[in-house]
Amino acid sequence: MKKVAALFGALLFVSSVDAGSTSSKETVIQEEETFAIPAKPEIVEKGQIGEILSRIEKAGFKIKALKMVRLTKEQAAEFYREHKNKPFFDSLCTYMSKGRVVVAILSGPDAIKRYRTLEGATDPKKAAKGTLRGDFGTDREANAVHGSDSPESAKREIRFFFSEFETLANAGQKHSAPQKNFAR
Ligand code: IDP
Ligand code: MG
Repeated sequence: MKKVAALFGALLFVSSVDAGSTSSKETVIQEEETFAIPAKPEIVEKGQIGEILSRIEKAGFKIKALKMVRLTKEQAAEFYREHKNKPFFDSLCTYMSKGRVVVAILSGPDAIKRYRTLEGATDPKKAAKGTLRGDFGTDREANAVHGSDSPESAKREIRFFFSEFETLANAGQKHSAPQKNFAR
């Protein structure tokens, strides 16, 4: 009986090592930050900011920073500079500067890819139901939301909109204070 118990114990040990190594493989998924525009101008206008933020939180993202801004057309052009040779560029910049937008930093495991999935396809008509663009988008241009497409874009886009103070990088420090150019 002792032998059986010892064998059983050994098996448990092996399986717990296995389980441990499997779960350590699973936890390789990186905690990361992404930049999002959870409300493009038409969403702010329609009063759907809260509904979209709620979907984002329910999907497991943490909102690390959040604010509302109004872009100039030039700022919109700089933000979307990768598209400057596209036929829709001028119209896109006019649209993105026609009203206020909500910008945010989101975090979570694999946040960049997972938020793009939550967004859905660029064209709301092709986006699946249950995605943000599928449920809130109007057309290919007014498609409700934006999300960074790579770690490099996320870094650039976060820096484009948020100062170091606003990213709360200094949260918890005893003497944290707004940086001098906070009101920019
Ligand atoms: P994405 O936002 O899904 O990454 P991009 O191709 O990077 O799509 O385009 C940036 C934004 O430009 C889109 O979110 C949308 O607002 C707008 N856009 C993209 N394609 C078109 C188009 O064919 N016509 C008009 N606007 C477009
Ligand atoms: Mg894009």
